[in-house]
Amino acid sequence: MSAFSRRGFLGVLGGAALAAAGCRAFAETSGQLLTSRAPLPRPFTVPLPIPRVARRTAPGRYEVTQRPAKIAIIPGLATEVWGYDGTFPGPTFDLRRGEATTISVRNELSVPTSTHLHGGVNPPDSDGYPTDLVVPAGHAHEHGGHAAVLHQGAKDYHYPLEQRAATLWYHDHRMDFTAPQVWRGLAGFALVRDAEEDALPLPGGERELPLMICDRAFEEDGSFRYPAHHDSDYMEGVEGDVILVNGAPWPVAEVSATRHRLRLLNASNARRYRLRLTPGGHFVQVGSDAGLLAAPIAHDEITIAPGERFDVVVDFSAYRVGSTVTLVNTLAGGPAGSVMRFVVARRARDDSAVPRVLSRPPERTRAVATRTFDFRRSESAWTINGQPYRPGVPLARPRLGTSEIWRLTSDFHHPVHLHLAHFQVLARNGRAPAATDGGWKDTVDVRPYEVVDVLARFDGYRGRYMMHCHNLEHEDMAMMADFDVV
Ligand SMILES: [Cu+2]
Repeated sequence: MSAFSRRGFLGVLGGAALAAAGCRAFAETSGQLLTSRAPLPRPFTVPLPIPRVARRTAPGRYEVTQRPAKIAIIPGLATEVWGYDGTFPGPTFDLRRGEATTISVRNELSVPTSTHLHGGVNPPDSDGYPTDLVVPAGHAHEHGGHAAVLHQGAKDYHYPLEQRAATLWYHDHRMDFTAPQVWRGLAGFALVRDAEEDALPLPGGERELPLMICDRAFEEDGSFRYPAHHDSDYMEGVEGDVILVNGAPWPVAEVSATRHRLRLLNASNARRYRLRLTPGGHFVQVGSDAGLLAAPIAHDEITIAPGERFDVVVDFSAYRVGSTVTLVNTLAGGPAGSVMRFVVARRARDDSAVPRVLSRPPERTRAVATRTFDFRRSESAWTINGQPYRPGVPLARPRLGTSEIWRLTSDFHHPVHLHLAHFQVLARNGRAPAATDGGWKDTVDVRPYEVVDVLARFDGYRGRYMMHCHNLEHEDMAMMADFDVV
């Protein structure tokens, strides 16, 4: 147990909770708990919402408006969200490989924004760089001394989509304010499909469920609760006590006794989850962050860190009709120990299957360089290689079309995310990676005092990109670095 996690649990939880949850969970605490002042809703009573699918406004073009809206999250209370089209999650963009797409983002909030398509292989000026800002029309905005690019009112983000089918997501990425702005609702799914995936008999249609998992805390009046900016008590990160799936607290979904494809996304600011099915069962993983695996992998449990995605199939025919299957989080005791519930409502015909061969992912290529990046706390910031974020000062200059080994070391839980580059996990502490590390990824769960080697491929575009910790409070407290693809 690290000094930080020990301090975290002493600060938050008493002995009774310790006894209830067991010691192991606390060793993996990755943020500070912020409790709700509103009464917590009863779990498994709100139906699982499925985010609306965005409609094109012209061939290859979407328009979305970031705006505040009052919505019902906790039954009986209204919550103001900052949402893409006023919804939380934002609309799902259902996209296809090779179909270049422009998403025009209009900002009708009171603050600047930058939208990052997480997992996207995009030109640098559409990547959602933290000082490449869309400012509300009519607001002049200078960003605290950092040279910023300002777009008045709206910006067109261009996505070539020359990439494999994958579960991507988009979210705000504004310098210093990503954590509070995502907490208020600025996040949604973007699914990329392709012919390779279409040819598979995986469950689809109503049996394909995107599940955005995140935690929030609520004030008595239903508004989101969040600490004051850069409150040092929450330097480790903010965890809420209400678990939301697609914006609903501990929802319930009726399913037929058939296979379902669950696209699991951890969109939390800081919370990690260890997901299991109760009363038992397994997840058959078919895809990772950046696309389909070569072959399926069965897991009894999946640890998912902020930013990560797991594309899994669960076969509900393994349960009796009328029974319930609960998705639980074994890293938390109390309310955050539950995520959502499935009710196996009826038998139904099932033509789906999980084939033994899923895809032909790109091969690894030999690394031309090895670099080390150390993720560590300083007095007042979270740093990479001893440096708090300096926009425009790259820590690495990989060459386009090459692969490099990036060795990630850490003092705490740091889910490390690379923009542009997809990678494979080669080793953890010099040993084989975890069963859940398979496939091409863009985010990796680096744990306290761990050394994680990844092989990253720098394909796509030259220009300025970044790596950062996807604990959003760490990110806002400077745990980011530029790299230039040359
Ligand atoms: Cu971190």
